[in-house]
Amino acid sequence: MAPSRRNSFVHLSRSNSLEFISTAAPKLETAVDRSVPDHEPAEIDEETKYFHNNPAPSYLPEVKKKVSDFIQSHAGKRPIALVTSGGTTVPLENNTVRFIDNFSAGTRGATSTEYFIANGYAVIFLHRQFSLLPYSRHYSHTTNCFLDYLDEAPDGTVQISRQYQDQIQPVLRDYKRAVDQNLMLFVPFTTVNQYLFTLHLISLELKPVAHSSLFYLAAAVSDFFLPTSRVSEHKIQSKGGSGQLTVDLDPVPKFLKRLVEQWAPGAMIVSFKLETDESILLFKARQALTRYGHQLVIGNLLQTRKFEVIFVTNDAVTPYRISKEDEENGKEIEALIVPNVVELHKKWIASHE
Ligand code: PAZ
Repeated sequence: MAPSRRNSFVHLSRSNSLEFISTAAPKLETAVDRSVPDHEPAEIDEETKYFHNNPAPSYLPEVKKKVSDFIQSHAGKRPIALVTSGGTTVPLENNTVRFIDNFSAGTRGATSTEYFIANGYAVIFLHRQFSLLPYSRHYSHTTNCFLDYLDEAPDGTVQISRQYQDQIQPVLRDYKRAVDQNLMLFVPFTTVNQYLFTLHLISLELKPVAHSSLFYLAAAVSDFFLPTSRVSEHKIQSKGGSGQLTVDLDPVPKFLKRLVEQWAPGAMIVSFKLETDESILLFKARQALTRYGHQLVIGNLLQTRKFEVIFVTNDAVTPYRISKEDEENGKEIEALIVPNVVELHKKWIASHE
């Protein structure tokens, strides 16, 4: 019997998604382990110390299997991009009621993923759970409620309104093609800890396809975190203390150097640098390039990130812009960013052949 439309949709979207893993839920079964040491001997570097002192997400083996199968199915056939997207949380409690978050909606990552797929890539989409997703992002914004696109026919069937058919059809086609050809794998995270462990794992899995892999690190990752040993097990109480909440956060170790040198040697690595003060953006982008030794930093300002970015490489600084009017008419800056990254990646691959 042919599967019902509903079932086939559920099957299609779930087969290449790890969304069933709930990264947003607190880990109820574990209390804080106070025996976890806070400090290691001085000779252990910060990154190693981080992975030693903070717990790996329990679902990582499932992620490893899915990622490994995905990479194997594309290796040698097409380049693979790891796109990171959305903001990370820093939980203040183990049974998490409160957390620190940031503004990122995942627009850059979700949009770029569509352009990478259009440019012949397979994409591992490491994203903040419930942030924007490729293709469905067109209809998940609050000003674009998907219900507005639907009508009820006289016989009770629900259908896409005639006036929106032309708008939805190309997005639907691209989405179905991406799903049918298994071109994207969705891997979720919520906390900065989940992000770091998962990024590490995926980087190691990509090692065999090093030069044809591209890291496009657009996620807004917290610079600070609360080590597991200091996370309160239960909801922090407002009564009984001083009435004030003071939180001491540690700096998140700078993993990019480790990524470039050890986790993913040979891969082309693109990081993003976000600032709010235009006068320091170029300096900070150049500093990141020198400090971490990778290939490209894409600088953007919070205020103008949808209209302009700068590409900073060892040889050049190149701005890419669209006008505000273009943006309002549906043009996307990622339509400039991604093909230019792809060109650089082609040169990178050629130079390593
Ligand atoms: O997710 P979004 O589209 O709202 O924002 C994208 C962005 C500004 C987070 C991204 O372009 C970026 O700069 N990411 C890196 C941020 C940083 O760690 O500096």
